Parts: sequence; structure tokens; C-alpha cells
Amino acid sequence: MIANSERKLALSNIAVAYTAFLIGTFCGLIQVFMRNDRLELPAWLDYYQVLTAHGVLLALVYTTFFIYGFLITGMSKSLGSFGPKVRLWSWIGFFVTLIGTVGATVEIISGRASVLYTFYAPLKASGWFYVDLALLIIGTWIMSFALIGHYMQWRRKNPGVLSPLFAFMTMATFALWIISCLGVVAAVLFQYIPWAFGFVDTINVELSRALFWYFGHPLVYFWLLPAYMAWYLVIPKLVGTKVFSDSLARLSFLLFILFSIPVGFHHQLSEPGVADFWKFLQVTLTFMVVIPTLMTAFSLFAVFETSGRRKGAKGLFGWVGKLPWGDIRFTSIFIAMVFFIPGGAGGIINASFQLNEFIHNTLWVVGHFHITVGTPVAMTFMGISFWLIPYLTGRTLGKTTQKLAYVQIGSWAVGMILMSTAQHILGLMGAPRRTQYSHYNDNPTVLAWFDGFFTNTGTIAIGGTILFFSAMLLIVIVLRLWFVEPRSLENDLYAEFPIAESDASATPKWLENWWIWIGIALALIIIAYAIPITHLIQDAPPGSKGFINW
Ligand code: HAS
Repeated sequence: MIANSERKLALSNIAVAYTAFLIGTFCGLIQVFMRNDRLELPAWLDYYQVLTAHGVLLALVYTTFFIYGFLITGMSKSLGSFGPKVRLWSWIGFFVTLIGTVGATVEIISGRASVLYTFYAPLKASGWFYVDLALLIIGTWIMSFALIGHYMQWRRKNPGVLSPLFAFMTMATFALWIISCLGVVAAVLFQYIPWAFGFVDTINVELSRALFWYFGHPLVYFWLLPAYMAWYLVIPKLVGTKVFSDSLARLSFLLFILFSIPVGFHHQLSEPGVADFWKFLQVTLTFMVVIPTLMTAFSLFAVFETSGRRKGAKGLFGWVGKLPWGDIRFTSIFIAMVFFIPGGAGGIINASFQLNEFIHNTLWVVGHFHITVGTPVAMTFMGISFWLIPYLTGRTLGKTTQKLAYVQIGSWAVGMILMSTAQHILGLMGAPRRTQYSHYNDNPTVLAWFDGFFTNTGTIAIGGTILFFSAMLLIVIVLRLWFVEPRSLENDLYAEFPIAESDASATPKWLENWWIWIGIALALIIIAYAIPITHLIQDAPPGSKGFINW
């Protein structure tokens, strides 16, 4: 059983995550009705305020705190209890992140920061909003460095031994996070804060966006990699087998460090300030991410098939029937993975230069991120919650809660299919993202957005309502797992941290030589960014003053 202090730390992170989830999903419900012109907000609240809260609380806060809750528990399980220093710094990191989060939320709710979760300049929030964002990131760094310290202590005690796979993957996730945050930290400290507090009059908009997306794309992998950890490590355990290949799993995480950072320009393909060559180079590097993605898909199917055949499955797809569909911990994560097939394919479309011209800034992009972060990632986190919370609270996942969990996961899937399919199609029909309802003088193109089934903002509202129902059910489940379910008995499967065995006997040691991998990552970043960033600074157009248009 995990030590008491790590247990409390992990639970505190998860409590903040689900509080953010509760408020964030409520904001989502408001939005889908506003886009469909079915709801008017009181004068003190506006659409962009709600949209900012929705994006920040779900995409940034829910994910971040949940990830730390999960990683803290897993690191304690795989490397042993934390020493006093690691414990202290983890708590300090948690509180700094919390102060930043609460501060940023207060700024948004009080109407001083309706700048959406990407906080693009020249939209200008209050200076304190940016200070809070900086605190949020610094807090996560402190927690990350505390866990890196724990890992280093373990390595000192076990010289020449490869670390357990969970710890290795956690380190890869932190390497990606810390390197990628450098961009946003630079933008917030040297551009946004001086500008928002009035120390300088203008901001270099294109530079701020380039620095944001240097961070923004790896951010999506910071969400995805912990979900992948569950796919690589938890799923094999639940289907009764071991990790397909220890070295493949390690290599795929390393490739994500290399290919998820020097690619941010694929979010700026429509912007004139970056020369085509650099966009082309970064798009090429973007496509390299196909390699670790398909390695992951391959090893998961190998795990399913191996386990099915061991249980007597025959024929090409006989193993499908042998998967443990009666175990919600498995089924939830499996559905999450299936969503990643269209989600990832959409990403490839987005990153293709010409196709991006068609979908950029449309509802398509909103559909895309709801079937990437909103389902493969979020639903995996839900699936993890079903055993992680009982593991931490010493309770069990009882029969009634399991049934509720099936309804919750099923309704999330149905709601998401309706909402995101309509968003994708309406995006192709030209419906913009990030806009309040407008009928644009009844232009025929716009009237078509309210007609038909999947070509209707009404379908988005129906899907969104089902998602909200599912979210509330999840909150009920979380509360039951925290306070209501009976105490777990010894060897209770539903109160365990399931980690599959991973045979590292044939894994080459150089895979854990971080200097090599971080060195290659930095070299790629310099190649992809040094010249265009220098250009954005040296040949900058006149900066922009700030705009507060809400
Ligand atoms: Fe994305 C926009 C490109 C993946 C999240 N993306 C966004 C935004 C978010 C987001 C939040 O190139 C909006 C940002 C904003 O507010 O402006 N995305 C990609 C690419 C990938 C990708 C190339 N995105 C993700 C993931 C996200 C995420 C993952 C969250 C976790 N995305 C873009 C681009 C834009 C964008 C542009 C900007 C658009 C614009 O113009 O604004 C890749 O990672 C995709 C990898 C996928 C593949 C192939 C297909 C996948 C297969 C399935 C593998 C299945 C597995 C599971 C592993 C290489 C074949 C096994 C399955 C079983 C059933 C066992």
C-alpha cells in the first residue's frame, strides 16, 4: 500500500482535477446552447468568459492535476516511498500550482481575462492573469523536479539497472514538459507580463504566438503520454498478459520527445510572418510522430491478440471476444483508444499544408480536439479513476458503481460522437470556431448550419447535453469511490494499481541515456526554431497595443 503522505498528495491533486472538471463541463453546457441561440446570459457574464473558463479548466487544469495525481502514485508504487525532501517539494509544487490555478480562475470569472485558453495577443488580460499562469507552470516544474529527484535517488541506489517502465515513462513525460514550457515561460515573463502591467506599450504578436505554439503542441503530448502509460502498462495487466516489448515502449516515448516539440508552426500555417520553408520543415517533423503512434497501435494489438490466443481464440479476430469486456477499467480505456483512430487521422489532415487552409479556425478543429484530448485522453483518465481512487482511498469499486460507470462511459461516447461529428462537418461547411452565435444576416451558407442532422448546431447541443449528464454521473462515481463504497478487502482487484510485467532483459541500456535523447531533441529544436525566431525578433513589424474587446 502507498505511504500516507503520497496518498494524500495524490488525492489532493485528483480533488482539484475533479473540481475543475465540474465547473469546466458546466461551462461547456452553456456554450453549446449559446452557439445554437437557445440561451442568453445575464449581463455580467459573456460567452468568451465562459469559453475561457471551459478551455482553461478542462484542457489545462483537469488534465494537469490528474496527471500529477496519477504519476505521483505510480512513482511511489514503482520506485518506493518518497524521502522527506521529495515529499516536501512535491507539496510545495502542488500549492504553487494551486495558487496559480485559483488566481487565474478568479481573473477569468471576474471578467478580466476573457482571452481564451491560448491567450493570444493582442487580446490583453489583466497582468495578474499572466502572473497566475506563470505560477501554475512553475508549480508543475517544482513537482516534476521533486519526482525527478526521487528517480535519481533510485538510480544511485541501483547503478546500471534500467528503471521500471512506469518511472522511465514519467521521466520522458517530464523531459517533454520542461523543455516545452520554456517557450511559454519566455513569452509570459518577457512579453505578456511587462505589456499587461504597462511597462511596455506594445507586444510582438507573431513572436508571442510562435513561443506559445512551441509549447502548445507538446502540451497535447503532455496530456497524451500519461494516457499512453495506461495503454502500455495497465491494459496488458487487465487482459492478463505482459507488455509486448519493453524496448519498443521506451523507444516510442523517446521519439515523442524528439518529434513533438519542433513542430509548433503547424498551428500557424495560415500566418504570414513565418517563411514557408520553416513551415515545411516543421510539418515534415510533425509527420514523424506517425512512427511512435503506429508503434503504439501495433504493440496494443499484439497485446490483445497474444492474450486472446492464450485464452483459446481462433481465427483472425477471435481474440476480440476474449477481451475482458465485463471489466469497466478495460472497456473504458479501449473505447478511448478507438476514438484516437479518427482523432489522430484528423490530426494528419490538420497538419497537411493545403488541407489546413480549409479547416483552420473552423469548428472542425473543435471537433478534432474533442476526439483527442476530450476522449482518448479524458476517457483514459476516467478509466484510471475507476481504480486509482479506490486504490488511494482504500475502498472498492462496487457492483452498483460499476454499472454507473458503464452508463457514464457509454453516454460520454455517444455524446462525443454526436457533438464532434457535427463539429467536424459544420467546420467543413465553413462554420467558424470561437465565435458567439450569429446568423450573419441570414446568409445561405449560414442557414445550412441549422438544417439537417449532423449539419446542425442543434446536434452539438444534444451531444453536449449528453456529455454534461455523463460528466455529472462521473462526479457521482468519484464521490462514491471517495466516501461511500465499502472498504476494500485484501487482494481486491478493484482497489489495486494494475501494472503489467515488462521484461527489460533485452532492452539496450542506451535507451535510458537521457543525455543522448535530450541532446538530439535540443538539436532538432535549434534547427527548427533558431532562424525563424531570430527573424521574428530582428525583423519584427511594429508591435501591437492591447485590446480588451469584451
Ligand atoms: Fe491536434 C489542433 C495536428 C494529435 C489536440 N490539436 C489541435 C488542438 C488541440 C489538439 C487541443 O497540424 C487545438 C489547438 C487550438 O486551440 O488552436 N494533432 C495534430 C497531429 C496529431 C495531433 C498531426 N491533437 C492531437 C492529440 C491531441 C491534440 C493527440 C490531444 C491530446 N492538431 C494538429 C494541427 C492542429 C491541431 C495541425 C491545428 C489546426 C489549426 O489549423 O488550427 C498527431 O498526433 C496524430 C497522430 C496520428 C496518427 C495517425 C492515425 C492514428 C492511428 C490510431 C493509432 C491508435 C492508437 C490506439 C495508438 C499518426 C492510426 C490503438 C487503438 C486501438 C483500438 C487499440
